Amino acid sequence: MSMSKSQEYISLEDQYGAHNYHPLPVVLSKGEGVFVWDVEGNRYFDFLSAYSAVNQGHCHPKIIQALHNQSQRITLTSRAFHNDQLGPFEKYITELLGFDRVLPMNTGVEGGETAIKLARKWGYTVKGIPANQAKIVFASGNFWGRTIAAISSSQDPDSYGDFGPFVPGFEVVPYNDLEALDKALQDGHVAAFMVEPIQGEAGVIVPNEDYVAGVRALCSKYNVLWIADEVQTGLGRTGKMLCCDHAGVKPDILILGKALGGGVFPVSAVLTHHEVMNVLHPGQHGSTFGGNPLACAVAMAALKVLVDENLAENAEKLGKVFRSRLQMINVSIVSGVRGKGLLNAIDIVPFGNGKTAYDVCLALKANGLLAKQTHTHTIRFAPPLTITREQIETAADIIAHTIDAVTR
Ligand code: IF1
Repeated sequence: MSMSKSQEYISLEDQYGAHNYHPLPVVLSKGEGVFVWDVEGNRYFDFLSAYSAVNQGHCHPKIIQALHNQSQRITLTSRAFHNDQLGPFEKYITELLGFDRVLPMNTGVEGGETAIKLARKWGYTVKGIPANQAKIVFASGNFWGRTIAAISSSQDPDSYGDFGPFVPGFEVVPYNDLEALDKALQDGHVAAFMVEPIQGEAGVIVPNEDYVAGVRALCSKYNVLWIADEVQTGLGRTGKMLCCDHAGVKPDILILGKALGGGVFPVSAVLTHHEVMNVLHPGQHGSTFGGNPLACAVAMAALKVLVDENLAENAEKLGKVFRSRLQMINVSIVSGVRGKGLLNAIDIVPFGNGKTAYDVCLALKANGLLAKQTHTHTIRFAPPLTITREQIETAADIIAHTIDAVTR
């Protein structure tokens, strides 16, 4: 019995690649808008969007055009020299989002590392924290990447297990708990509090209505920098350009990534005030690819698509439609529906002799929709923000009848 094309590709990865993921058994070869196709030609709704890195839809023509045009001119200069894309990108993104300065990097975790270095250096040179005593506070359940620093703040054994020793000076408080945060920030050695306005990997954990504004108030009260990790929630995903916009407050340091690259190129960025960014002097931070002309051209196009196509507003409107459809699923295994904009999730209680959310994802795949479980019991639903009302209703129907069928 010969292997299917998908099985051939999967066996290559199995034989020659690191086994650091357990992907759904699907091999994708084409993407367009909200759809992806596997090597057998089957079409799927993409309800993961590469963990919210494809907000503008797969292969958006304007972003591909920007990638193509710039690739014919110059792609990489390093920051040893200037280039004609970086300045215009820096002006555009800082004015669009309301910050003084930006430092471009590549991946989301590099954005987090950059934000922490900025906060520590501000702590020493501006706040007056004694040398090497700066503390960074994180929220329990945080996920901001896979570097040694990122796993040093993690409570997930899969993230930090067997990777010690860990970065010192990191403290953790419960998420969505302003009283605990108030207590922690009274320590004069705290330079910053880094938190996601909605926790993505933790399972789309939406905090109380007053939490984000409360974080802003407490950080201001105790002269602590508030770092908002919007790598996953930013750029229209939750129904506003930034998730913090729902609370009408602005962080001191904003980290963006994922969809900043429009689904075609790794681009991340850290935005902040003059006072914070100006603690960095030449030679004190950098990256070979950070701010390269190709990344800047793609990121400009990615941001313009979000604005020109009103994708945040679309996410707000269709997110409500989607959640109301999910809430009508009257099947006992669905124990919770939550989210904001087009970042949503459902909880699945184990069913049918130990089946979990992963089994529901397999059944969804068979019915033409790709989604991924997180932490065994939660399925995140995050389609591209370009999705139409008709498409989201079709997808919701697929989810409803799949969940109904798996329990029979
Ligand atoms: C994996 C998770 C999501 C992030 C937030 C920073 C980063 C991420 C809020 C780092 C990255 C990715 C990493 C990827 C899968 C995915 C993920 F499941 F791992 F946790 F989205 F929830 N801040 N999240 O979500 O950005 O360095 O990856 O560009 O590592 O498996 P990155």
